[in-house]
Amino acid sequence: MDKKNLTLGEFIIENQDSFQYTSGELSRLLNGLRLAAKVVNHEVNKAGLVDIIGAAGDTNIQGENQQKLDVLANEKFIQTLSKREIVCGIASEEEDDFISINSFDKQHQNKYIVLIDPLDGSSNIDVNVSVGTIFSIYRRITPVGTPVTIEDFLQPGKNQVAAGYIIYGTSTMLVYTTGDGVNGFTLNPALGTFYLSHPNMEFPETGKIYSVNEGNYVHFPQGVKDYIKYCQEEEGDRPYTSRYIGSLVSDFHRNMIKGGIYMYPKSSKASNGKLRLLYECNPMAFLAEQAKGKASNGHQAIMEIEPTELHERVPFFCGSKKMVDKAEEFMNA
Ligand code: P6P
Repeated sequence: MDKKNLTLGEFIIENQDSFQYTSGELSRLLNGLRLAAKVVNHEVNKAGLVDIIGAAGDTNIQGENQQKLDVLANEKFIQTLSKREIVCGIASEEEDDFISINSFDKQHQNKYIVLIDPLDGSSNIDVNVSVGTIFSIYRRITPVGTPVTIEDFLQPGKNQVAAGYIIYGTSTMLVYTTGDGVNGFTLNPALGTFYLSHPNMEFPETGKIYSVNEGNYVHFPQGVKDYIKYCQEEEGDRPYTSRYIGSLVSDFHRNMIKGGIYMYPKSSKASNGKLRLLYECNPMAFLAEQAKGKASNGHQAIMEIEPTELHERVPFFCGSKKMVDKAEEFMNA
């Protein structure tokens, strides 16, 4: 089939044979995410027009103000995945605990769990900057037919069977992997259809962009400060360009296309950094490695970390392999 006009639905069907597990459920799961993405995209795009932006007044487990779109996106993804009887459990940045999904006629027969950041970068919503949804998919490890337990969610990132993000930017894209490379699909809003626009996405081996919140510079470990100064030195292909949108999905997406490194280090203000291991760092690390990039906490591959808590945070360095290698050199000097 002509790759140029392949829709996401056709791509999922065409590639389900390369998926090592029962592909029917995963295909239905990806189709569920596709539907929710279109609904959230519609709400994000009209956010400026209706009174849906601004804090919902509530705060999530992170102690962050929940923007109304956070709440809506969370509800839409949970609703879609629950109603379609595809998953047996869901964990979300916006939910204190995981949700066990019991399809009554199936009695917990579904095999997959999903961890999701329904609207990452939500503080950018009311200033009209791109935001994104991040998802991570595992097979359950506790017996089918029983309610899921925390063990199903505390799996290392290397166990992921699929991961991806939706970026609500100048155009809306869904980018995902099932362990056989990374492919990007762009939404044609007139038709409500995602089309394959970026087949086999790969990080350039190196790049000239570094993404970090330099406002935290004085709080960073010395190795991070030294790497940032290295990026700014006049030598060879440096100084690099500093680009930081404040939205992980947007910075990651740009760096994957152009080459670059994203960093959210630990600091004297945040001993484990800010980003969450299970539904931000692991899915982005899976994508990065599948796109021939790299993702670490500065010392260890992100996907090798054994999680201990649902909302745990880790330092995060991700992007072009040679740039992450160089950053690790400075941090382990
Ligand atoms: P800071 C958004 O809240 C987020 O989780 C990422 O998307 C983003 O890269 C980072 O936090 C921004 O955090 O502390 O630099 O504003």
